[in-house]
This record gives sequence, C-alpha cells and structure tokens, in this order.
Amino acid sequence: MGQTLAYKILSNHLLDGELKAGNEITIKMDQTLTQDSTGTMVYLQLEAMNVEKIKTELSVAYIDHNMLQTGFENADDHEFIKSVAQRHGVLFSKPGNGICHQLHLENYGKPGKTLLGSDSHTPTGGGLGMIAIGAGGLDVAVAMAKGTYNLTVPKVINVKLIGQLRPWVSAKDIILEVLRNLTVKGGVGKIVEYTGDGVCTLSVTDRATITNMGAELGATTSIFPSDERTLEYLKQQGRQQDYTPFSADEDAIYDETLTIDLSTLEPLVAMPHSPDNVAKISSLKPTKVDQVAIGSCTNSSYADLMKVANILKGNKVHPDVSLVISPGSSKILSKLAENGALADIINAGARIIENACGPCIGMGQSPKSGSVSLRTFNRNFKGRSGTLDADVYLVSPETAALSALKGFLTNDLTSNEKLENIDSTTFTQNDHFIVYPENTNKTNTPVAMGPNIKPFPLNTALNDTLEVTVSLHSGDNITTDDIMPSDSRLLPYRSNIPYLANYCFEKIDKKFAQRCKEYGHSAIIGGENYGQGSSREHAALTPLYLGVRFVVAKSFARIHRSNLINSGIIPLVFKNTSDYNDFEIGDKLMIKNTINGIKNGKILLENITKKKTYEIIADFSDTEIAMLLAGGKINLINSKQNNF
Ligand code: MIC
Ligand code: SF4
Repeated sequence: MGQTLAYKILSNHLLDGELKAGNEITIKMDQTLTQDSTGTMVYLQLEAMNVEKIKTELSVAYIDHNMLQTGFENADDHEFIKSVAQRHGVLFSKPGNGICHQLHLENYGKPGKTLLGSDSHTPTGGGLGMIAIGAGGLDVAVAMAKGTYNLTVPKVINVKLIGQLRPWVSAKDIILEVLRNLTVKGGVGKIVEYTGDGVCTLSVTDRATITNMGAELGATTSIFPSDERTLEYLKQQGRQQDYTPFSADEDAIYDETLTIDLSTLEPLVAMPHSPDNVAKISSLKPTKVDQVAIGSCTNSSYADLMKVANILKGNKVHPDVSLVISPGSSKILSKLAENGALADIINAGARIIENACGPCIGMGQSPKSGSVSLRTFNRNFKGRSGTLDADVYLVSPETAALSALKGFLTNDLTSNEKLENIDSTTFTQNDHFIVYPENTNKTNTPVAMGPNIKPFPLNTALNDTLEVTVSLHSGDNITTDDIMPSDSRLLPYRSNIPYLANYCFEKIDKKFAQRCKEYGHSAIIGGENYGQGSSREHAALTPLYLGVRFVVAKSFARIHRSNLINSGIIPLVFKNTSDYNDFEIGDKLMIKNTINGIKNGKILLENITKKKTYEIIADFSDTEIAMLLAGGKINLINSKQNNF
C-alpha cells in the first residue's frame, strides 16, 4: 500500500512508537525555530533544564514580533534571547532581518526535514516539503535539548488541486477556499497534504502561503511535495544543494479527499471575525475601506510585493485609505529597493513599515475606531488588530492593492492592470543579520537578564481531590488571543507572567483575573475548539498563575491542549456536550479520585452547587498522564533528574 508524503517523512524520523493515526510516537526533530514573543519563555525553560548544547541539526532564534522599543522591555528580551542562544549553539537572527517563517523558508528550510517552531505558523515550511509543526515554547525547548518531539500521529487529508488559477486569483484564495470547506476546526488531528496537477502551477512562496494559513484549520501541519518548483526556489536562494525530491506514492491512501478546481476559483475574502467566514468578493455589497495592510508571514514574499508594486505603479492610493506595507525579509526589501519597485510603492502613497509581524499582532498600525481594515494576513479575530470595534477582512495581495487604489473592497478579475510573472529573480546572499554562536558557550557567556524578566510559574504535583469554583463559561472557538491578548501594550510583558495574568481573558470578561484571585482554585468551562490560534503558552501559564486547575470543554485545539498539559492544567472533555449548558460562573465543583480517573480515562465531575454529577472524558497518552501527575512537564523532567 502506497504511503502519503507526510508519513514517509515521519517514518524517516521515527524513533519510537508505531506510525498509525492516534498513536503517540517520538520523532527526531532536525530543526527548531523560535520567535521573540514566545522565545523568552523557551529560553528561560531551556536554561531551567540544565542543557549544555542543543541536539538539533539547526536551531534559530528570530526576533520579529516585539519590535517597538517604546521602553527597555523588548530590547532587554532581545538581549536575553541572544545571550541564551550564544550559550547553547543557537543561531540568532537580529531584529530587522524579517519575519521568522519567511526567513526560515529563504535560508534554512530543507525538503524532507522536520522542524518544530514556537509559533503556530511554523507549517509555512511545508511549502518546501518539510514536516513543520507549531508547538508551545516548552515543547520547542525540549526539542532543542533532546533533538526529539512526541506527537500523536495525525490522519492525512488530501487536498487535490486540479487545473490552473486565473490571473488575479492567487494562493491566498486557495487556502480561503479550503477554510470555507473545512472550517477552523476541520484540520484538528490531521495533516493536510496537497497533490494533483495544479501543484506544479504554484511556486514555493504560493505553497507557503497555503501551508502557513493551514494553521487556521487547526491542522497539525500542511505539506506540498518537493519538485522542480522547489528546486527553482532553492536555486533563487543560492541553495540548490539543499534540494531532494519528495512526493507521496501514486497509490497513497488518504483519510479524506477534497478536490479544488483552481480554474473555477474566484477572489475570496474572510470576513470579520474568523478566517473561515469566507465569501466571494463578487457576492458582497460595496464595502468602503479605511486601512489596507500588506505583509505578514502569509503574504510578504518577493513575488507578492512585486505584484503589489506593479498594481500601485503610477497610481495613487485612495485619499480615504491608509496603505501600510511590511516586507517579509531584509532580502526582499533590499531587492525591491534595487529594482525600483520600492519607489513605485512609496510614490503611490504607501507607508513602508519594518520587516516584521507589525500590525498582524497589533504591534502598531491599529486601525481607527469602527473602521474597515483589509489585510493580507492570516487571522482576523476580534480585537487582534488592537482596535476592538474594527472590522478586519483577510484578502490576497492583489485584492488588497487594487482595493487600496479604489477605496473599496474589490477584485473583479477584469482589471486592466498587467500582472507580470516575477518568480524568476535570484537573491544576493547576505547573512549580516545573523549572529553565529562561534566560540561562545555556557561558561564564557552570561545570561543577560533584564529587570522585567520574571521566573515562570510552576504547578505542584496533582492532588487526588480537586475542589474549585467555575471562573469562566466561554463559547465555541475561543482563541488564545481571547485568553491572553497580545498587542503593543502587552507584548513587552511576555517574559513577566505575574503582570500579564492581570489581562487574562480581558477582551471577553474584564473581571476574570480578579475573580480567579478571589476563588483561589478555579476551573474554566469551554465550548468547541477551545484554545485555537496562536501557540503562546502564556494562554496556559497565566491561568496557571491565577489558580486554574482544569478546563472542561466540548473539544480542544491541539497546541493549546498540549500547553495546558505541559503546565499541569487538566484538559477534560464533556462526554455529553449538552452538559456544558448546566454550568455557570460561581458553581462549586469537585473531582475525587482524580489520579485514577486520569489513568483510566474517565472522571466523575460533581457540580456541588447544582447537585449533579457528570461523566467526563480524560483521554491522555502515558507521557501526558505522567506530566499531569507531576504538575507539568518541567516538574516531570526535574523529578527524573533528566540531564540532557
Ligand atoms: C500569532 O500569529 O498569533 C503569533 C503572535 O505569531 C503567535 C505566537 C505568539 O503568540 O507569540 C502564534 O501564531 O503562535
Ligand atoms: Fe507574525 Fe502574524 Fe505571522 Fe504570527 S501570524 S508569525 S504575528 S506575521
């Protein structure tokens, strides 16, 4: 029986366990990446693990999120990360080099390799034929320390692309179509593998747009084959030696198949406030636009920005629109400057901002009150832009640039503007933003600890009886942005959990933190797909700090579920989803025999206030059970006196 591409790469890296959907396996992790907003925790944890040198082939620490240096905090965090990177053999990418996923694709990604990143959009690397997975910071720290990662084997969905896109329709529209079909929870527990004759019509950066935003499906990762287009990209980057062809067997068996005929696709948009709220632009009433933002790890490649420059060239941005553009990397910006495209962009009236995440994570450029912001990004969760009442729409670069000129949301496929093929450029190699860990080690390089960097909270070993009060009753698809908001105001405190904890669930329920402090120990009741979105483990560490002992939900998103377990907070699932309706804030709950319950997969949850008892699913692997009993992953590692 033929193998899928995903399973081929996984089996090449298999160290322990059987490669069968649902089983827990240990795989060799070839590479890791971190970025700064999750990276401070990763490197605090790495330091706490008594590691000498990392065991991966390559690990890179990027600085791209916390870029506004309005106080000392972010600059101190950068210095801290740099010092720990130097101590353990990690490459350090200085601020200004660009967005981690774009940079990793350009410089380090390799077909057939595995990559673990402390950012949910790490699957961008799947555009190069890698198994690239997003994870919580602690999992990445352990991957660096041991060179391995534990994974529950996902199922594999085949997205079969046939035909070819029409001009003005692009890769972003493909992934929006996949999201329209599968929704934000359709990919949970699955890898999305792209096949079909449409694949070779897409460049690596097109593919990376698709695998990047596969994170919004909740998928473990997404992957394209490595073929002649991969070789073409690696040649452009001066890395043809990194090429190896990889593809699925002809007769590979998939768990599900979705077929998309590219030639019938139209320009699409994800409307507020979810990436799967997708519509055809042609079906919408004219929508006036106030801000257009082009960039992010989804759509900031050279080809994307050249398309934008060509559309803007000789034209003027609409008087009512603020157009902001953030290129994906220094290499891209430098090339745009060299060939004159940057001048075309600036002369049209666009604002150029730093090569970084920027507006995508609310680090500046928040739109005005009640406005419409059109973005080429991947997430439009309510309030993520930094403006709670703004409406954010997600579109392709073509749609964004055209709409910036016209002043309303448009892409009618009939524009006269010519779109040239810009895929053939080669780039000048430049690693001047990279600091190599040459002759540095634990002995000769001290950890640079700024005053805002505080120790992370640790849980205690699990009590057999848990008595708590319900501190929150939340709806479906709660994001980690809802749990632990991020913007220019809060991002400087990513290394200070006690401070951040005051803002936990701030956007949904301003009294949450205060209530938790009053209750002492509490529990959260959640709906479907609880914890979707970002990989930030702060969404588990701040509830831990506030005394949350367990979460009972209808279902969980993958990364957040792992982050909860890593922190020793128990993620439990309702056996009957309708029981969810019985709970209210303030209800007193009790679980007896918790330890046995966790080992046996079944827990009885007593709602003392409502005088009712519920059967709850406690479905955990052996490693997860060990972590929960120890009160989290770090405690487990320390209790085993594991010396890496
Ligand atoms: C995001 O896009 O939400 C982030 C910011 O990149 C996060 C990481 C973080 O919260 O620091 C992610 O996607 O994992
Ligand atoms: Fe940065 Fe946005 Fe990409 Fe997250 S989604 S890595 S914030 S550009």
